[in-house]
Amino acid sequence: MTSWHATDEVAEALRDGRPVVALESTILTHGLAREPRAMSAKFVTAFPKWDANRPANLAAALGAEAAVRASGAVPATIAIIDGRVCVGLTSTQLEQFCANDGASKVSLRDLGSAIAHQRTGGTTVASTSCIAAMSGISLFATGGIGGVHRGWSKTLDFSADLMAIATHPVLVVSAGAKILLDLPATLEALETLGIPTLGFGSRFFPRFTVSPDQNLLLPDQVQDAAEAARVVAAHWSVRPSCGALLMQACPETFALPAEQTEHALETAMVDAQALGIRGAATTPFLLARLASSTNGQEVVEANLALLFANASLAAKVACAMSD
Ligand code: PSU
Ligand code: MN
Repeated sequence: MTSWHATDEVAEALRDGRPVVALESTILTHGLAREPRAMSAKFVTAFPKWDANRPANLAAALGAEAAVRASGAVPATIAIIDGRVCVGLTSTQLEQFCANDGASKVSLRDLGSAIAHQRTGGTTVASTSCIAAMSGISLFATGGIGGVHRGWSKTLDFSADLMAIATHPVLVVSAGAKILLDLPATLEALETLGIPTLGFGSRFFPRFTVSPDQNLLLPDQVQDAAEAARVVAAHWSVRPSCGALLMQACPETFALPAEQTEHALETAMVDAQALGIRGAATTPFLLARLASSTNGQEVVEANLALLFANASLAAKVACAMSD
């Protein structure tokens, strides 16, 4: 029997029909450092509660949860701990999870193995969407979703995130798709899969830490959380098992220009090929390279700023949906 565990706070909120927002955990196991990280004055001014004494991944998890709460919803960080599906983590669990350097990346295909073998792992957008949907949580905030990788016509590498969103009734709030992907192909795949993709206050396709591409247009946009809730409710009235996407650009003061990032990505992709990095290891490898490039500090700060903004927006939509 698979063991599921929701914290009391999450279980009670779900039982009472109060707004809940799921958060993923691969960003904690395979994205951010397990050491404390000093932030720029600009970042500290924007996020005065950032705890520079804690490991960066833990501070990020706490920051995302705080952003959800500040906007009126209950956060549910999702992870697999010793084979247990955890929906919401206590502060002790979160601390131990963020310190665990043996945690694996658990995407859809890995869920059953991780549970049966009692592993600990961070859930991707794909597996978090699945667990959120099974738990009755319909809002989920992340940084950037996975999508169609560059060179996909040879590798066939497109993220399980796409199929998972297409087959689970969850609204995923992100800053678009990760910049390392083939973004026009990702947009095509979203259309093929029938996933509604709404821009928040803009139709330009957001590019994660990089400012949006003004040549890539999303099919529709909404102006506020209430409108997003209405569109998604209408979508679920006709397609009750298909997820949807709400995308907002990285907060302007933290967004990076594309050129610099593209340059860092090109070298990173050459290195990935030389080192034989493939499959599930690709995204963590390329993102780690960006985070340690010359403007790595800005990359990390943009990543966090957009994560907190998405957590807050998801909470607002969750509140609008439960009204
Ligand atoms: N953030 C990171 N590193 C990651 C991811 C996010 O800093 O690896 C994860 C997300 O959870 C996303 C996944 O769902 O990468 C996509 O990976 P893939 O392309 O292998 O499906
Ligand atoms: Mn892949």
